[in-house]
Amino acid sequence: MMKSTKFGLALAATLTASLALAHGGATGIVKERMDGMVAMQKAVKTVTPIMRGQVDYDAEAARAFATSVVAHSGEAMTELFPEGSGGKPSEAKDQVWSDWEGFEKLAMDLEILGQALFEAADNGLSHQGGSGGNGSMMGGGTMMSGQSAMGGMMGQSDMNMMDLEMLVSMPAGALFTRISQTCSACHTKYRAESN
Ligand code: HEC
Ligand SMILES: [Cu+2]
Repeated sequence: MMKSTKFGLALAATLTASLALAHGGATGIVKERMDGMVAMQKAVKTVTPIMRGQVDYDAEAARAFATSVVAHSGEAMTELFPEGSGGKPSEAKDQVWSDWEGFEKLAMDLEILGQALFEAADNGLSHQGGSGGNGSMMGGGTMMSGQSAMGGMMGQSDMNMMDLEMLVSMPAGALFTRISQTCSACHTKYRAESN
């Protein structure tokens, strides 16, 4: 209907305006990488209730999320961080370039985890919980124990942890957790605290 279309347009305009503000007037490649990050953040928000077991598990939605992560990570991410592109309005720390290897590693890890989640979407939220809504409590528990078993003794981004074959056997919920941790790990090290 006309009314809802108008409302939708107004809402879109408001969102665009607030995003432009949040980007601090960034243009070009800096805006491009911010847009990519924001796209991933939106995808995280969309899929979070599914990954927390608050709504029924949805493999299609998990794959859509994974696709967004893959599209904005790896080389697609690092190529948007050319040397000299720091400084206002960017929130990227100088460490991005002084520790390029570490930064690149996390971007690549994210891509691998996204690919793994795409493949593992049919594994369900947790192996025990299956894909039913009833498994949500169990799913949470399994995710936690899976986490400590997998990540327990390892450093924050261990090369051995990025074995794609091993990753695709993990429950989707555990991979989602790993993805979120990779976002945070990179932001902690390479992104200045916002606002
Ligand atoms: C390899 C490092 C790295 C990874 C991994 C990473 N980010 Fe970022 N992210 C950054 C950096 C650096 C910035 C600051 C960019 C700038 O301001 O130039 C940023 C900025 C952002 C922003 C703010 C964008 C804006 O409008 O200014 C959001 C939101 C964000 N990231 C979300 C995510 C999400 C969600 C993930 C995981 C799915 C993720 N990021 C993974 C490095 C990373
Ligand atoms: Cu921004």
